[in-house]
Amino acid sequence: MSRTLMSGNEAVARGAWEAGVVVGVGYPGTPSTEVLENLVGYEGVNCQWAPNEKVAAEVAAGVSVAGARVLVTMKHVGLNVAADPLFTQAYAGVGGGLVYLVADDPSMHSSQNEQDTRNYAAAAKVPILEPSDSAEALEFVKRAFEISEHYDVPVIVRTTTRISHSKSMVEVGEREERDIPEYHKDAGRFVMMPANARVRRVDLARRLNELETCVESCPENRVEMRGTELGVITSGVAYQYVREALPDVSVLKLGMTFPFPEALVGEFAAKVERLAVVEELDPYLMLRVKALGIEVMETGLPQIGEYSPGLVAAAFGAPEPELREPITDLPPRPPLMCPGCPHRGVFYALHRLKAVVTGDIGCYTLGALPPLQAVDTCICMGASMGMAHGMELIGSAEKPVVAVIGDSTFAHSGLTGLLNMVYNGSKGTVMILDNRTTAMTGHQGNPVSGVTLAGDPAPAVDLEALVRAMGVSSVRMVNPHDPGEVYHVLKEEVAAEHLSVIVAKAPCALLVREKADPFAVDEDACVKCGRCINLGCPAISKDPQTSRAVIDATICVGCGLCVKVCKSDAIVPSGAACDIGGRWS
Ligand SMILES: Cc1ncc(C[n+]2csc(CCOP(=O)(O)OP(=O)(O)O)c2C)c(N)n1
Repeated sequence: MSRTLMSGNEAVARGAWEAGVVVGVGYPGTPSTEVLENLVGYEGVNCQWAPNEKVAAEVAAGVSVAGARVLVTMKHVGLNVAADPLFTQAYAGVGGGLVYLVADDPSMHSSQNEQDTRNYAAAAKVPILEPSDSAEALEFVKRAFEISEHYDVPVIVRTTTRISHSKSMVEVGEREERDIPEYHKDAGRFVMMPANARVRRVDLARRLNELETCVESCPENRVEMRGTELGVITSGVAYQYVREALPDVSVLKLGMTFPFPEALVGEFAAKVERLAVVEELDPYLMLRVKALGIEVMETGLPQIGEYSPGLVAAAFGAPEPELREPITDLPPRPPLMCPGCPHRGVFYALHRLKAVVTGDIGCYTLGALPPLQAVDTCICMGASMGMAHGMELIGSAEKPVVAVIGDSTFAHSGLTGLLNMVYNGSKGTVMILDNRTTAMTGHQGNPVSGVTLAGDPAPAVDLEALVRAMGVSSVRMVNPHDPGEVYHVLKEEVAAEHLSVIVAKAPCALLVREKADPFAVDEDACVKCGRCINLGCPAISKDPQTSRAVIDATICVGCGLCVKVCKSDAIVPSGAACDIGGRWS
């Protein structure tokens, strides 16, 4: 045993490895992504990105049925995609331990919504563990495998952004090497047709009954008695905030929150004069405590967004804990497409086309921001094509409708949306922005880019051939760094009476290891038209004195997009090769 500093994500990976996990599988999504990126570094674990969370959960189901321990990872919205296998796997049960690591994102630091995964655990009838720091992340993952195998059920470990990304001390141990038993067919358990499912549904109730006994005395649920005036029931990172803000109150710290430990809660409530619940997101614990007929004091704590020690202290009229003052004079850094981003030229063309753009999720969602403001919708991964088709059905949009989707998102959940357009005779236009990577979450490989999680080459799907095979007759390839070409192809395709797919292929600017010489503005030639500024490139700004464009040579990567949109040939090579710290070689 030795002690070391780890983030929650690193600790989850370590816990899985120590538990003898043989396979780790998932789909990237902040704040969960680094779990598999760390697990892949351990000996004896095969780690893979799947095209989406449902496939990942099904791969995990296969590993488990084959008798080995498996970890499947995703962010909270990923569980919407993987919910189908999870709900029925709960009936079927497991072979080797099956643990879902699901990372919630209160305050939506990098997500399109806030979801509380505890509701899923209750709905799917599977136990859920909520670690409060990295040490518990490691321990709870190991426990989750034991619980999974002992109670024959998948187990969810729920983290939140602060747990996933904060570092704290953990005790690391050795790996438990486990034999994989010989496979025996058990169709009664694993073929969930109605006759078998009815039997397993009843059996799941039995397993849950046993788990209900377990939660009352398991070490993950503990009472910390200090005084009797106030008691707080809490879980996850909220426990840390309570300890910091209210160091003298008694706490019922719940590590396993489904099934809900009714007797333990009743006993704790009986010991204190006033009882409060402190939990981020939904009133999951609160409703269950109230359902027991126990009075819970009003704190006024919100059910939206992240908490902090200060917020918890204020809710109880306690002094604000002393924290290091936040640095307030940092320059604002709004999210922007990078200099040289291949998506920029596409959105410049779409803006010019005045199209209604049904967008999707990825770096290209930033095309919604000023100055391009070229995206009309973004709901969830894969929605762009279904929404474009829906708008086409109503036919009220005076402008052309174009669906825009990234390569990773297309592989994740775009294929069925396109198939629907083919099947239902759409005459719409779809753009696939193939930047050869899953850029938004940090450059993970995917089936289009053809790189595995371990960094090995994999077959890269031929998008053009795939789309043609799906029945799309008009498939065009364009260079996204040439907005003129993109615009003209788009114009032709939106006017045509057929479904078309336009693939814009160029690598993410951060994958390009060569930086061309930066450009500069020829002051005499600049007519102050603002066309280059309207690209929204971080390297280009307007000189407040002269109103002319200026290019910051330390940021410009020499992609030349601004040269292409300038009508007065005022953007010229600066001749100043510059060193920006070795990112580009
Ligand atoms: C269901 C779901 N899973 C994962 C995510 C996290 N996520 C957001 S965008 C994205 C993929 C972006 O890749 P791509 O479509 O290739 O676009 P790029 O960022 O490369 O432009 C992922 C994994 C999510 N928002 N929703």
